[in-house]
Amino acid sequence: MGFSRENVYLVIVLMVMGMLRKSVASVHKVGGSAGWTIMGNFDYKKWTSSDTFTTGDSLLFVYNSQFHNVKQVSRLDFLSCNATSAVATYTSGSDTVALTTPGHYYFLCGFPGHCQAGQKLHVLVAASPSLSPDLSPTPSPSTGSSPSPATASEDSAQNGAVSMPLSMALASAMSGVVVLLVALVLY
Ligand SMILES: [Cu+2]
Repeated sequence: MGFSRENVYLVIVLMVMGMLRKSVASVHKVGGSAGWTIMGNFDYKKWTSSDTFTTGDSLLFVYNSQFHNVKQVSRLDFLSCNATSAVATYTSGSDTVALTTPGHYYFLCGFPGHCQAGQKLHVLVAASPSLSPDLSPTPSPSTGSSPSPATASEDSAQNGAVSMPLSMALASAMSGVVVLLVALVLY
């Protein structure tokens, strides 16, 4: 007698919302309205801690490319603010970095003194439960020491492949909705 129909409804709505939320990839604008900057001693650690990052999400760095850039670096280079052996470099001023694999991502600004002034970002990316775990990691644009013409086509091919598991995740969420609706009718 403890369960009213309204309660069951509420639980189902919350469950469906939870499933849909997880299957939608989000774009995180780094620094929010402040962007990627050294102005105002922006606390990127604080910004990161107020958000969650899962595979399939992406980071958007927005900045004035005359004064800043984005370099993805190793943990040690992040700690020592060493920008000379970056894994990937972005300079457009509006750069999207896809978070394709779970784990730690480290970024800093390569302009002298900027990392030391706090323009550095560490993001821990969790595996998305609704994305298939064997989704092959997409290399970032500047990865690889010898860029070849083949890299570009390879990238675009893999970007196309990313949308497949995402739509599959949506489909599985939708089938979950159907199952729940059937359960509701039976109840
Ligand atoms: Cu900078």
